[in-house]
Amino acid sequence: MAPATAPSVEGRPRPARRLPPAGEGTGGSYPRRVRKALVTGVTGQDGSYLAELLLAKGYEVHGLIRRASTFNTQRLDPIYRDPHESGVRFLMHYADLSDSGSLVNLIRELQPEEIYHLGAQTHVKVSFEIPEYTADATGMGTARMLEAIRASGVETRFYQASSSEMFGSAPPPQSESTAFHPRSPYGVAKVFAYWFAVNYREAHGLFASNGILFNHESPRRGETFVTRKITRAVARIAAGIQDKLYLGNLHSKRDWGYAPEYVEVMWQMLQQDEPADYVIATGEAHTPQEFCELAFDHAGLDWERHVEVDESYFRPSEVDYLCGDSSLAKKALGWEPKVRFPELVRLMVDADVQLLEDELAGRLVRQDRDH
Ligand code: NAP
Ligand code: F7E
Repeated sequence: MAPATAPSVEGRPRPARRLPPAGEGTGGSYPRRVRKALVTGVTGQDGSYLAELLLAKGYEVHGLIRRASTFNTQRLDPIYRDPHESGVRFLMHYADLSDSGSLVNLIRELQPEEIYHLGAQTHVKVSFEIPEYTADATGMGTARMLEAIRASGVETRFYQASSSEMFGSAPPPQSESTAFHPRSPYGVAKVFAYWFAVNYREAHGLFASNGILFNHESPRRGETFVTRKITRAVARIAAGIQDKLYLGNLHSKRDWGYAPEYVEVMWQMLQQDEPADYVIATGEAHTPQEFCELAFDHAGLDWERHVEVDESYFRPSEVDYLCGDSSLAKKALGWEPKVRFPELVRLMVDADVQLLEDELAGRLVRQDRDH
């Protein structure tokens, strides 16, 4: 990609810079050395699964983490190895999406072939309470990452974690050609970031792809998103240590997929000959109420006896109906979802029941992670 000082050609998009064809792991002509990837948001749900995937493919994986007053690396336990050991291929680095200098320094130092930009303030309801911070971390964070790539002059490929929240009130099915109408500060910030990535592709020839991912869940989903909030509550209610679950709008529709399958397609997007934008979805929509029905039923419980609506969880403006059309991803990448809604609900309930059992039995002692 062109360094920040290179002149641009007005009105004439530069062709995307080509990297050598990307082969699996260590085989093929590319790379001559182990491929390096930088993952922002590595401590999050997707970042942790993606780091595992990239390690399995032979990459050296570098995760950007931010300073927190408590350990925030639990999801990385399966892949963490003490950096003092030899042959460690997963390393974490302190930086922050609000700190441009830290991003430039990190990218310049690492020279990664691929950057997966997943870091963001991701909670839609919370984005109404902290709109300015959300715009900064989720929107400007992407602008800073892109400028850091330019400033460092590193040749790399860039994945932008775009979201179905950008479609907002646009009617389903939503595809790559659907016009955005975001309904939250988070959605607005993601639209800004989406266009930043497109612009750096068109203006500077960066290999930048947007994955427009619909909701995807897993046992590692943040505890305040509706699916995980439900499955954790089901486990606690089944164990007799909680009685009520308070939720907001039970009637919105979401297209819920399984996170490990969604990180696989992020990687696929960066292995293409040309950068492009893809919708990733199951094509099926369900409501939080349906999620409750299945989840409670799987644990032998009646959801209506335990769930109550608390309007404080309602959003000032809701996204009513998201259901994606991912036929382009199927055609161009051969990607299709495998885990469907009932299986997703069951596997999340089972995982939270097991987690609670482990917690109650005192089996979850963690090793400190100081890097
Ligand atoms: P997540 O679990 O909430 O993780 C967000 C990550 O961003 C965490 O690692 C968090 O670090 C990090 N982060 C937040 N603010 C930061 C900052 N200022 N500097 C550095 N890092 C920061 O999110 P996710 O579900 O894995 O989603 C990954 C990406 O995909 C996000 O960009 C999200 O908006 C997007 N997306 C998600 C979905 C979905 O359904 N999951 C759908 C579409 C798009 P801490 O651990 O320290 O908080
Ligand atoms: O809400 C309703 C809520 O917070 C889903 C993020 O990953 O996906 C996620 O955003 C629905 C909404 O996810 C509660 O009103 C009811 O209609 O689990 P959620 P989200 O807002 O769809 C998109 C694609 C992203 O990109 C985001 O980063 O469930 N709902 N009761 C509730 N939601 C929550 N959180 N809590 C409730 O008690």
